[in-house]
This record gives sequence, C-alpha cells and structure tokens, in this order.
Amino acid sequence: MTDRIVSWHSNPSKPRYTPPPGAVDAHCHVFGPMAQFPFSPKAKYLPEDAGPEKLFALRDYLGFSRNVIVQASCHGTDNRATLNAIRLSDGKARGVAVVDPAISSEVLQSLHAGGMRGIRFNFLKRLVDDAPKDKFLEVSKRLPKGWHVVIYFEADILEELRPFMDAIPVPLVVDHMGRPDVTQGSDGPDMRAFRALLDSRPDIHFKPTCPDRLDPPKEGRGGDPWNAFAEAVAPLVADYPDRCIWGTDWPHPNMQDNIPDDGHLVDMIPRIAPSEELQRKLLVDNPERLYWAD
Ligand code: 0GY
Repeated sequence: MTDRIVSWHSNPSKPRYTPPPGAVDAHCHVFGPMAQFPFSPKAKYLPEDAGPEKLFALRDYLGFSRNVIVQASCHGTDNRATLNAIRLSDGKARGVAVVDPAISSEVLQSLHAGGMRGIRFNFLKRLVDDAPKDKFLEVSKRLPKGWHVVIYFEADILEELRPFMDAIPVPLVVDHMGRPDVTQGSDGPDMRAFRALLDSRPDIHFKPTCPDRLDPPKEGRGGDPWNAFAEAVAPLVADYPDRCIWGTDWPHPNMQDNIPDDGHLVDMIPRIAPSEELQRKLLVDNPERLYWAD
C-alpha cells in the first residue's frame, strides 16, 4: 500500500440549506498530518493528509458551528491526530476515540480531558482485523462518566450483535443506521430490524448519514439522486426525533471512486428533517446532549 488516496471533494458547492446556529457536524474525521501523526501499520487505506485546518474551513463554509471528530480506522488506537484537532478547535470540537480495550482508567480520563466523550467499536471486516466483543464489553463498563459507545456495523450482522448491544451499560450511537439497504424502503426488512433495535432501549441513537454510501448511483435508475435514502430515512427521523445526530462523514474514507459533494450532503438535511424543530434537534439539541453536557 503506497499510493495515498484523496477521498474528498476539492471544491464542494455552497449548500442552499443553512444550518441553525450552533449546528454540529457530528460525524467527521481527520487524517494526519502524517508527518506528525503517522497512520497505523494495520491501516486498510492510506489517505492524503486531511487535517484540522481543512476540516474547520469546511465547517465554516458549510455553515456549521462545531464538529464531533470520530477517530478513523487508519489511525488505529493512536488518538493523537484526533486529540490534536480537538485542541486546535477552541472548544468547537469534541471526539470519539478508538482504544485498546486494555486501556487504563487513567488514560481514559486523559482522553476525557482532551475532549473525547465516547469510544467506537467498529465491526466492518474491511476496516479492522478483529472486534473482540468480550473485551469491548469489559471496557464499556468502565468508561468515564457521561460517555457513550459509537458502534459501526452492517445490516447483515445486526441480529447477531443484539445480545452484545443489549449488554452495553451506556448509551449507544449507531453509525449510518447500521447501513440498511435503503432501496427496500422505509418499511423494508432492514429498516424494520433497525426500528426493533431502537425500540428495545430508549438510549440508542443513530446517524441518518451517508446517502453517498447507502444510496450510490446505479445504472439505469433515474430520478433524484439519493431519493431512496430520503424516502427510507425521513420517517425514521420523524419517529425518533430525539435520538438522531447528523454528520458529513468528511473526508469520506474509502469513497475515492464516488466522492460526494459536501454541499449536496448538507442539502439532504431538509429532506430527512423537514421542519425547523426537527432540524434543531438533529443538528443542535441531540449532539449537544451527547457531547457538550460538561
Ligand atoms: C465512516 C465509514 C468508513 C470508514 C471509517 O474509520 C474509518 O475508517 O469509519 C467506511 O469506510 O465505511 O463512517 O467514516
């Protein structure tokens, strides 16, 4: 693996939609800079630098006020690049760490002091070599006060993960709704299974994010881009308005062959959250509760 990849748009359009004051882009990442923060030897992709300056410039350009920076798999369990970005944000960023489950309570506390408010468990085989449920469960029992677990999985393992998720003793946030097949519609089997998960506990949140990943362009399917995504996801946001948070997913790891325009992603917000009240919950109230409670 030698070629470094660019997976983000160099010149995204200005969104037509204006986010409300205080809006949080609650799912984004930083890559490097590599000279300062080398990538993990186990990284499954080697990106160009996409550091804090670029992220904060995009935040301002898109009309957001704050970021939640999720430690990307290419940095493994070395959280320094994410912590560096949080430190440079002047309080406008918080983070989600990826840790070795054997991490000490002292180091967890230092991550809290650095602005982390959760840890991420990644179950995608193309991104990580292993995902030890027993060890994940153990560390989730000794997180700093107020933290939650962010979990990333694909729809085909949702049922298998149910006992594991049931046992996690802190709130959960599910990345990209567990990647349902949105072309099945809002009442398709994947969305029904995901709703059953949400109904099983009141403290499971989700990110109605990544139309680019979940609804990629398909040969012969005309009409509105990301229409299937909007139709499948809007009812979920309407039915669980206090449990969703939104993010761009910049710099869009692994999307180099289908790079989304970030302005178009922002313009999806009113399609999944049509009222001002829903938009305020999705972009301000809900992420604030999870990431800026203290
Ligand atoms: C995402 C999705 C992906 C990658 C990562 O940490 C990561 O590398 O999360 C993916 O490739 O699906 O949410 O950024």
